[in-house]
Amino acid sequence: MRDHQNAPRPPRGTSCLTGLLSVAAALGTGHLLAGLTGEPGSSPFLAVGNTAIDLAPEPVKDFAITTFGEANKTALLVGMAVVLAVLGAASGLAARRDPLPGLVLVGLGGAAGALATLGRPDLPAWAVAVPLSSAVVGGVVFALLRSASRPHGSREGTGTDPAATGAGLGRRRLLVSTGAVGLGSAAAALGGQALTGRGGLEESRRAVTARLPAAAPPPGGADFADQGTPTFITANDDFYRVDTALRVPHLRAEDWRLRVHGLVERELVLSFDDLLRRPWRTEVITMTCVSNEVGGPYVSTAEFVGVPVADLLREAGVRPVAERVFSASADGYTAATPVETLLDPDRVALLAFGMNGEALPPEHGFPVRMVTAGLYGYVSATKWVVDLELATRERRTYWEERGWAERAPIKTQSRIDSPRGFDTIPAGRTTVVGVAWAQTTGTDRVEVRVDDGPWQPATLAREVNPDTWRMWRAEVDLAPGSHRIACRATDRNGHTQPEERVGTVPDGATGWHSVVCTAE
Ligand SMILES: Nc1nc2c(c(=O)[nH]1)N[C@H]1C(S)=C(S)[C@@H](COP(=O)(O)O)O[C@H]1N2
Ligand SMILES: [Mo]
Repeated sequence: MRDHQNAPRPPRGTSCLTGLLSVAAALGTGHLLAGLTGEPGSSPFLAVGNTAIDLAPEPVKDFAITTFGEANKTALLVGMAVVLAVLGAASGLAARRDPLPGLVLVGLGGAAGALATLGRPDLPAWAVAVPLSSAVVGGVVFALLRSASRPHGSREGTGTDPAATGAGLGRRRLLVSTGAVGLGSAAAALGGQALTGRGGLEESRRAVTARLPAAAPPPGGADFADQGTPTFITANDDFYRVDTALRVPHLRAEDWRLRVHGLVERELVLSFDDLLRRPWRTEVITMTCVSNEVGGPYVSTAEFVGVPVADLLREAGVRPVAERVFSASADGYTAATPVETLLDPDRVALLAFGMNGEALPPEHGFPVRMVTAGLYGYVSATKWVVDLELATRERRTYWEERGWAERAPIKTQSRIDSPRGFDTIPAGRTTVVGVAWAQTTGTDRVEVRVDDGPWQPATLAREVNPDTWRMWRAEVDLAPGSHRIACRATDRNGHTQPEERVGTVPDGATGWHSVVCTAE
């Protein structure tokens, strides 16, 4: 026992570094292989991250979306990197005497990567080779670095002064090998990133943009942007983004195919050119996410260009028994939209390829996505859409499996954009501005109220169409002190937003938005 403990061991720092670098080598290799094989999603880091997103319990997802907002994916990747670094360092340290803890980590990492890869609906089965090879590389690097870091002349009784000879040589060798592994891992990761880069994608987008008409000038008088509302049209870069894709699918228009099948008379398979040969429509639509809290930011408006979904459904011939259209994306996400909604002649629903005068940005579904007016995005707006299957209603979709409702019309809502909560503003006459939406019926009126005072009508900006949001403004008098300003909208069916607050799950939040501010 005593002897064993006294056997020469590498310094703690070196041991940590050995573990850390083995993890880096495994992940770097994985990223490079994923790039080389053309299956970027098989990169163990991304595969595990994507699986974590899919497996995360609903409250965790909700927490991530509300805490980190649209940076929630970055937060996940950074968090994973930190956890892996700590695990690597810890198992390196634990393996000072015996390599087992290091090899266990490599084995567990390989198994997690393999399971994650096998579980991804968008990856072929052979992609499991990527995390397995990465684990092997991680194990080999670990073994090599570990032996390089063992103090030289560890055999007892060599009689030489280790500080003068063996250790000096060993240190140089160790420096060289750690440096090489560190640089090699970084180069592999960057190489993989470059291979999965957007080169071909941007070219494809430019070609699509060139075929599209320029965006119409933004409608005049439709916002109070100079007083604090959003602009009526949301710039593509500012458009809210919500999806489960850790890595945006890179799908060129030239490679895109859409299959329309299931309960239809004739199955269709369309290329991008086939789609663009059908008559197009240009529609301005306000999209909303069911995860939008009262007062939240997940609502945006764009001019979309596309082919009506109904045209393709009619072409395929919907069988009367079909109840829902299941849409699937290139990365395996699924959603379902009622057939009756999509076939309703009064409903705007597109297979869109244009957004504000350009091809869809990759984050918003390039080359083709669905957009449906009046339904929350998770039941109607599948991005990177490649498959439409008509079926009866039983099958569960991605979000339905996680507790969200099957039917999800957008709820009438309104939001105060200025003043902001906790602003300090001059007492007296104050302008309150905001936005309201009641897609498909249109917003009929918005009212504001200070503290428990009477509701007073706001002035509405021009209505562009009933499928879009409507900006509003109102003048209120604020005595010095703290005040709560609330708003509520009424849609054209005469339905006024209820005061009762309900959360976003299962079919969208309700309640009046209010801000508290101080007048001086
Ligand atoms: N492929 C795919 N499409 C998707 C999603 C997704 O996670 N994956 N999220 C949906 C949700 S919940 C919403 S609200 C909208 C958001 O679209 P946007 O990111 O372009 O604003 O996309 C929908 N389409
Ligand atoms: Mo959403």
